[in-house]
Amino acid sequence: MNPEDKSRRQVLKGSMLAAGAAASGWVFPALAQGERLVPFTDVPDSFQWRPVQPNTTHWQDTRQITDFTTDNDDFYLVQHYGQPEIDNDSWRLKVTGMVDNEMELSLADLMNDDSVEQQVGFECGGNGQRLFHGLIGNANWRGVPLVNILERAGVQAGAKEIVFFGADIATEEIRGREVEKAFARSLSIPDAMRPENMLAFEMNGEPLPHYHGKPVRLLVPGWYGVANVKWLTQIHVQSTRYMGRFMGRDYVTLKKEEVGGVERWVENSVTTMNLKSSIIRVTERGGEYKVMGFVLNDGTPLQSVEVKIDDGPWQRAEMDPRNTQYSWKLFTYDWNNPGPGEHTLISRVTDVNGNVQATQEELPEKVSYWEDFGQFARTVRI
Ligand SMILES: Nc1nc2c(c(=O)[nH]1)N[C@H]1C(S)=C(S)[C@@H](COP(=O)(O)O)O[C@H]1N2
Ligand SMILES: [Mo]
Repeated sequence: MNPEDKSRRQVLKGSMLAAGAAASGWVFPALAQGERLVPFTDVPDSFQWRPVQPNTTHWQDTRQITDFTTDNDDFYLVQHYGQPEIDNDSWRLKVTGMVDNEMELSLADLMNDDSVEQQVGFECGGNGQRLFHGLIGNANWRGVPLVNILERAGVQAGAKEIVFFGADIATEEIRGREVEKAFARSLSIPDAMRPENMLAFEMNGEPLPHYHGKPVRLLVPGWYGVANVKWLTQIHVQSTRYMGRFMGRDYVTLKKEEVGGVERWVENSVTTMNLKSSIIRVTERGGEYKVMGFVLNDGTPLQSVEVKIDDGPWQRAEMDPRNTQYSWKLFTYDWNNPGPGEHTLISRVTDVNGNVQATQEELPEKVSYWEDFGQFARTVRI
């Protein structure tokens, strides 16, 4: 899709939404009539959203987020081994390893099973301030709870991990040897058995699109996107740790931490999403300003989101009533009578356990861009 198509569609979407929003009294986040986007002065003119193109990464221009649910075409894309073509009729999902009943399921088998629907939003573990957090999306998914399949297969005593393999395979050079490897991620048995995990075959009411892992992907709500294996073809239960690239080498954060009172450099595979908020949009209408943003976390209920303008006090933002436990959580803040000139806006989220989103200074010393969740100061000129 080219940018012109996108903006035309966005206008249509915006006007339809504005009508719905007016009826419900909730005005996030469509551009209503007479409303305009206030440009951020921290976004360089050269910054561009990355359009959807085969086999490439796509990120959203977060200033353009105009709906609670991300369109399938707008939802960010990341894939490390390209986007394999899969024929739905011949596709099978194998369940193998330490199970009482090995299984081979067709798409019809899964679709005829008891399915559930769930709003799930997530970001790439490599998302961050450098992309204005554009590797993000929120959708309504339908699929079968993973636990139902695992219970039917009967996970045996002594099993430790479940490995989820995609159909996408590439040549990796490991220890000087070229070998064929499939994209894969693993979960411990307790993590895999969480009732919210699902094998999704529908995204926003449509069959799961090719780019997003047709015909079936894993969804691990509350986790970074890398856990959500696309083009899923095999679920394997084993008694040892899975050590592939995306568990052991990539998507591994290196940070300095206290380990039982000893300062050490610690490496961790990215798992649950860190508590994070960011301002993404400021709009003005008739002299009234609205600041908008999102929250992502591991699903722990939130206590508050607050916004601070320049050196002012932290002030509570309003949460979108459509937010659910594993969706992204949108918020707005009414900014009354800003004076002319440049202003700094920042948000922070607090969960019910009292965890507060860290400032940049509070974050541990870290190498690489994985897990970028500190408070993010934005600037606008009025
Ligand atoms: N099979 C497969 N699944 C995959 C990947 C991949 O490269 N291959 N990338 C992962 C990563 S790193 C992310 S962030 C999400 C992105 O999902 P999306 O493209 O549907 O947004 O898919 C995950 N699932
Ligand atoms: Mo990712």
